[in-house]
Amino acid sequence: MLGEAIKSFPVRLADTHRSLNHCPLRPPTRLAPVGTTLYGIPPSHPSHAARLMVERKGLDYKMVWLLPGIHFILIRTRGFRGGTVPALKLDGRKFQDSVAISRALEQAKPDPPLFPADPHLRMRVEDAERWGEERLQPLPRLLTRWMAVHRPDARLLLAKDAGVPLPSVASWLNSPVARHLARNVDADGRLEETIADVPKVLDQVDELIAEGVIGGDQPNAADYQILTSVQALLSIGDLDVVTQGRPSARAAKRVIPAFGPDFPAGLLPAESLRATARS
Ligand SMILES: N[C@@H](CCC(=O)N[C@@H](CS)C(=O)NCC(=O)O)C(=O)O
Repeated sequence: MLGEAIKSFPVRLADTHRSLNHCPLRPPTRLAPVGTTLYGIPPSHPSHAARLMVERKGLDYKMVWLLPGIHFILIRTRGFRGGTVPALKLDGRKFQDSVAISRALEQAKPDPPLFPADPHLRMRVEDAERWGEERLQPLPRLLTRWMAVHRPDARLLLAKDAGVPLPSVASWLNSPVARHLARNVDADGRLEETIADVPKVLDQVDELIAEGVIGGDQPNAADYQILTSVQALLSIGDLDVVTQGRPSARAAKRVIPAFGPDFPAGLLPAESLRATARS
């Protein structure tokens, strides 16, 4: 029975996922006779970055939402070598990693562009995209994984948001996997420094907006990479004091108004938050 649920899961989830209904661009899933398939999981910010870029390109595509928690196994059964999402099949070729995906999309369909034509501006967008992937993207991932281990309520929110059958049971069964994913990013060891990093990194995003690298009328690859991560931080209520009211928060809400669960305040350790608010 569990096997049945898992087999039917991607289709059911793709059709019914609540948060994606907030997406102003298009319904999340359409039958696609052409060869573009994107794999992701609902709470994954880089999966949404890739989804928004595919949609920006106007490609006819199939979105497959995998079961979070075992997605790193499922994605390999789809022929990918690595265990991460987003993963894209594009005209018979496979791409993993959101930065590789933006380049592949640009090459396959140059219009509308994800990168500026001017070489200097293009370099700035490429650098910002890479910085977003390396420096900013890990922050909400680590915080969410820490909460998924230490706060059963957070695990339940994630299971409900993903639309899994019997979310209370699923979130309980998922705790060993949650611990495995948290260990992979050393969530316990790096929690404090990660919380302390949030305002510093958001200051840099605000600067990129002030300099016009991101936050313009026509979103580029760096907008999608960076602002989906900012939106993931905005969904963590404990961080409101350092995230809200910034240019980066406003820009993120324009690009992706919501995805994944909203984590209420009270889930992250109060002492670490106080230290960050003071600094
Ligand atoms: N930097 C990569 C990271 C992708 C990544 O780590 N994705 C997470 C979900 S947000 C994942 O699939 N993790 C599986 C794992 O760590 O085993 C990208 O931008 O695509």
